[in-house]
Order: sequence, then structure tokens, then C-alpha cells
Amino acid sequence: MKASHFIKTRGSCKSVGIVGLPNIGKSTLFNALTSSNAAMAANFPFCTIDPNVGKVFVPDERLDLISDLLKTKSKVGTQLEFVDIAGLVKGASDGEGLGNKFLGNIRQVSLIVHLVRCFEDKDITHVSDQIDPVRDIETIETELILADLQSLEKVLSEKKKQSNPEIQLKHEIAKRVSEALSSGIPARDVEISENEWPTFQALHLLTSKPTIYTCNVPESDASAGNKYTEMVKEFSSKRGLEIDPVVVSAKIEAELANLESEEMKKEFLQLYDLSSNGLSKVINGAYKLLGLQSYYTASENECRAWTIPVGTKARQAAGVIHTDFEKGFIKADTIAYVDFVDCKGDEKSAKDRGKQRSEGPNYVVNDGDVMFFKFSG
Ligand SMILES: Nc1nc2c(ncn2[C@@H]2O[C@H](COP(=O)(O)OP(=O)(O)OP(=O)(O)O)[C@@H](O)[C@H]2O)c(=O)[nH]1
Ligand SMILES: [Mg+2]
Repeated sequence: MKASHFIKTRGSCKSVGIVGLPNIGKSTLFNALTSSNAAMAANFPFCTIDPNVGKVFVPDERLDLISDLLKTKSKVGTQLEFVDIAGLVKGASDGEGLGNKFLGNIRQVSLIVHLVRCFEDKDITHVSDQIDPVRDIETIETELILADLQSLEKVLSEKKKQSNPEIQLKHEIAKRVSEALSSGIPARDVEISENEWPTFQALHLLTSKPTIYTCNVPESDASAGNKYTEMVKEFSSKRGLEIDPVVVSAKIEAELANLESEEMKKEFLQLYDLSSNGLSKVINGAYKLLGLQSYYTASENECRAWTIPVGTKARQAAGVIHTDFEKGFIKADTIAYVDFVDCKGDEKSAKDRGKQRSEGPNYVVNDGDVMFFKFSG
């Protein structure tokens, strides 16, 4: 199975890193997504040196509706951490530009949002003068591959003690991945087996990270894309990437971040023929690639979304709220999201219609389930 399968089924999400060439709008997008001005965004390459970190509430229409139905006092979405990383250039793996330090920043994140410049603007310096998103993607990916090859070389040069099967396995995997990387295949596409996964994961390879290509386009192309986004799309499908590139306009996102009410935001998006903001698109992609889903707890006091890996059982899902819930788990009264909405959030009516199920610890939670846990403590 491809390594990406294990990332999806065993992964977790610590944070999302915004990666790309210098001066392409990474900090602009980061500020917009995190509704902050934490990162300095300016028209010169290598403006960002130290990574900026910010937390974002995941936009969640289901949570909004559940909360509206119950007229709750408070609503708490799940959060995701975004990291704005310094621009990478050709030769980064040899210390060029800001070099290895920034490759190290990428190592810390769970998922890469690979931002590419798909806008023309003579006033904004491009490190290679010409706009060519596919060349830009290849430049960055080559650096990531070279950096991985360097770390694997270190593993392979470690003394191999014949008697230690763990080191033997590490060498075997390192050799296989190294061969794949040398022919341009990222680590996430290398075939590995179940028992090889922990050793593979411990190699912390940059090209094993799930990646979303994200095209930064002019405002006017935010809805339909442009010739550059088409190039990225074609490249991405040739590469067999699991999800299509996301098209965003960092400028629109920046303006949206300045608007206060949800209604104003909706109207503003409509001006550009958009139905959702860039953040939702990126987050949907991230959840898909990392195999994550949400379930909800809902009462008149508080509605809350919780993130769990697809396939999580009720007991472990309860543990995300509190370890006591997991230890003392008795049952989970569960209503599917559609049924909850059908019953207008009325638990009694759901019960009367047989839509509330009493589930045990081994119930596999469905995306969107509204759950009421009973536990002894
Ligand atoms: N025309 C246009 N300019 C943009 C767009 N996005 C960002 N810019 C401008 O491009 C310049 C660089 O933006 P940053 O967000 O600092 O770029 P960065 O990728 O973080 O750059 P480094 O930190 O140097 O790697 C700024 O002057 C932005 O205003 C866009 O969509 N269109
Ligand atoms: Mg920056």
C-alpha cells in the first residue's frame, strides 16, 4: 500500500504549513486565514524568516445550524494551526536562500499547503521573473526530495548491525525510499507494508507529507481560475494527487478578514461569484487528506465540534472531550446529523421517531453524528 494510505488512516493533524517560493503571497494568505496581521507581508523575497504560527477556527456550517436550532449560548468550533514558513528557493537543501533551517520548519507540520503564484503583476518580484506555476512546484519539490535524500543518506551511512532487526528494517526502507526519490517519486507514494509504517514514519520525511497545491490568483479569476491554474490542475492529475488544486485569491481572503459580519462576508463572496471562502476549501482538503471528520455535542448551553480520525469508535471519540469520558464510558445516545436537523434539534422528537440510537463503546462514529455521552466517574 502507498505510504499515503497510512498517513490518512493513522495520521493526526498538528498543523498546516504554508510553503512556496518567496514573495508569492504566503504571509498575505496566512494573515487572512488567521484574521491577523501577525505575519509581515511585503514586496520583497525572504520577508518572512521565522515561521509565524496562528490558530484558525474551522468554518463549519453544520455546527452553525445545530447551534441555531438549539439557540445555544455558546458555539465552539475545532481549531487548526497554520504555520507561515519562509520562502524556499532552488538550492535550499544545500543551504541556499534561507536554506535548511526552513526545511526543518516544514518537518514540524502535518500537512503542506503548497502555494503557487498564478497571478501576473509586474510590480511584484518573482524570483525567476516569469510566471510558471508548474516550474515553481517542481523547484520546491526537488528541494524537498533532495533534503529527504540527504536525511536518508545519513540513515544509510549509520553502521548496520546485522543482529539488530530494527536497524535492518530501517536500512531496507531507507534504501527503497531513496531509490524512489532519485527517480522523482515522493516518499508518500512509496509502497510500504503495515509493519513497515512505524519505521517509515520515524524517518520524518518532507515528501511524505500530504500536500494541497493552492493557486494564488487575481481577484477576477477566483471563481473560474485561469490558464495558470489549468496548468497546475493538469500537473496535479498527472502526479496522481488525491485532491484537486485549490484556487484562492489571497487578496480576497485578506479583504474578507476585514469584514465583520457573516452577512457582509457572504455578500462580498457573491460579488466574485464564490460560494465559500478559501479557508473552507483548504480545510476541506486537509480533512480529506488526513482522514479526519467531526462529531458534535449539543446542548442549550454549548454546541461544540470535535475532530476525530475516520473510523474512531465511540469510547475513543469520547476521550477527545475528556479522558474520564473514555474511562467511564457507558453509552452514547447518537442522532445522525440529518435526523437532528429533521427533528429541528428536538431530542425528544428524535427519540419518539426512533432516530436516537443508544450506541456502545465499539460503535464506529459517523461524520456529523450528534452525540450525548453517558459515563460513570
Ligand atoms: N497582485 C497581487 N499581489 C499579491 C497577491 N498576494 C500577495 N501579493 C503581494 O505580493 C507581495 C508578497 O507577499 P507576501 O505575502 O509577503 O509573500 P510571501 O510569500 O510571504 O513572501 P516571503 O515571506 O518573502 O517568502 C506583497 O506585496 C503582497 O501584497 C495577489 O494575489 N496579487
Ligand atoms: Mg512571508
